[in-house]
Amino acid sequence: MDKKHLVIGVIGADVHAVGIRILEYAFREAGFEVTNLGVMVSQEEFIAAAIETAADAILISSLYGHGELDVRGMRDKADEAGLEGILMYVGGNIVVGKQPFSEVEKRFKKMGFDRVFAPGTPPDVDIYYLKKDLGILTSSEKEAGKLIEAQNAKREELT
Ligand code: B12
Repeated sequence: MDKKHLVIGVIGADVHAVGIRILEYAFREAGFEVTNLGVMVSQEEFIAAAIETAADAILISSLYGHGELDVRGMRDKADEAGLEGILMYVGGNIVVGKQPFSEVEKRFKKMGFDRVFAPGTPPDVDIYYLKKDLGILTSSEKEAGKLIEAQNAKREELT
């Protein structure tokens, strides 16, 4: 099967560089092709890279608290650029300070994100949902996923 292609990066004026490198490594190890745009990436750069690589998903990271402003309008811009329906995730410390995750998730989903990941979500959880959403889970991964979904729900409750 063709490898699925991901475009990843840290949006805005955010310089937190560690998490995105870990995600790049983990996604490659899991069999994805990855274009890591690094830090301080604009919406336009995510979109241009997704078009250039015919990406299957765009994964946006934000740590410094300005995520909500930085991603505003991203879904509309992607649609206008011809990326209608592309899978779009956001994760990290995406809002200022501590806020109930369920409310944060609701706000970002309303902005067009397919999934929203709570701070510190481990890569195996991201990889499970990516494979699930892209329809490439094996039957054993589906089985193992039941535990991941249960643990993830519990972790999000505590966030
Ligand atoms: C190191 C660090 C810095 C370093 C960054 C160095 C570098 N070049 O990387 C420096 C000192 C530069 C820095 C600066 C700032 N920082 Co800082 N920083 C941190 C710190 C301590 C660790 C971040 C880190 O590397 N974590 C380790 C990695 C592995 O974890 P991660 O980034 O969370 O990523 C993982 C997951 O979250 C997840 N993930 C992340 N993104 C995504 C996206 C998707 C789609 C998915 C699926 C998963 C996912 O996967 C990753 C891998 O497991 C955190 C606190 C903390 N403990 O998290 C604060 C923290 C992120 N920083 C914070 C702040 C406020 C700042 C500053 C604004 C401070 C200031 N006033 O100047 C500046 C911002 C500068 C800028 N323009 O970006 C706050 C953000 C608070 C908020 N969101 O409300 C934090 C949370 C500290 C705090 N508790 O207040 N910081």
